[in-house]
Amino acid sequence: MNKLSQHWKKIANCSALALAGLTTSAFAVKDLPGGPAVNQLNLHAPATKLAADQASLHVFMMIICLVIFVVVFGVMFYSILKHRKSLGHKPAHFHESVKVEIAWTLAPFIIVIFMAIPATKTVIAQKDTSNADLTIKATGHQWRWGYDYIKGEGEGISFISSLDNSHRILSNSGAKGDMPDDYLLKVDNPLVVPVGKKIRIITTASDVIHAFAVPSFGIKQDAIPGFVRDTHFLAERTGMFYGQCQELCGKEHAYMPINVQVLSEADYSAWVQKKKAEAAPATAKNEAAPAAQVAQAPVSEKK
Ligand SMILES: [Cu+2]
Repeated sequence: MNKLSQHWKKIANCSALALAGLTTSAFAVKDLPGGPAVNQLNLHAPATKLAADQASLHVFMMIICLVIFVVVFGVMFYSILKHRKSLGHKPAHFHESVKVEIAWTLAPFIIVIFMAIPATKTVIAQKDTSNADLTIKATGHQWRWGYDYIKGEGEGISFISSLDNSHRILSNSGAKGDMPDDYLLKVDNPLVVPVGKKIRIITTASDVIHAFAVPSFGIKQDAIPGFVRDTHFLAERTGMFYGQCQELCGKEHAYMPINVQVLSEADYSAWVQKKKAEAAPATAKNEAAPAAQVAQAPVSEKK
């Protein structure tokens, strides 16, 4: 008896330690606004009307599923218990009840229509990329994103966005110790866009299929080599928002995050001016001395 209680004590201690380990590791990282939260079970907090619509559709569908679940299983278990043989219940002998058949055909049909109307509205809104204020091409490369501003304020800006190198070093060393909240989501050059403007993102890829996705904006679009697809968003608040490539694209798939910085209109204009000023002297220099450009070309990534 004593041995047994000691044994249980040991098990209890071990579980307490494991639980403590879990909770401390969970609390070491905090929620990331615009990105994932600790112990998050639901969708990301929406930053666009589309994402908010998707979230309410999700809740709406779940409620319908729950009601159907409760009604169907309620009727089933009630019938099994109330009409069991041990109570002396005699089975009914009837076939082909037209009324019942019409009811069980019509009921799901009405439910499906009831679900399809709001869902179709949202799907159509997701696909409507017309009248964008700003068009940006996002090109998936193994394993980074290239952004080209092709229409609207900032036209001509183009840069590559890669995972922040310090995060790669953290990952290589086993991701131990205090981890940043934006672990593996921080990039060197975020995609910068203005708030309250319709941004059209054209996706394509240079090598394999990638996917451009930002959960807070409710967008996810495959980037396919040789093809052009598009999606759009209109951010309703400023801040940093995070996504990841969502199509398995090779060994570094986990290391090509998408980081979107939404700025106020004035800050965005200032950013555009800064980018243009940075590009101007560089272009002038390159035109003057093409050889220098070759010498300054970045060293290609080690394989
Ligand atoms: Cu990818």
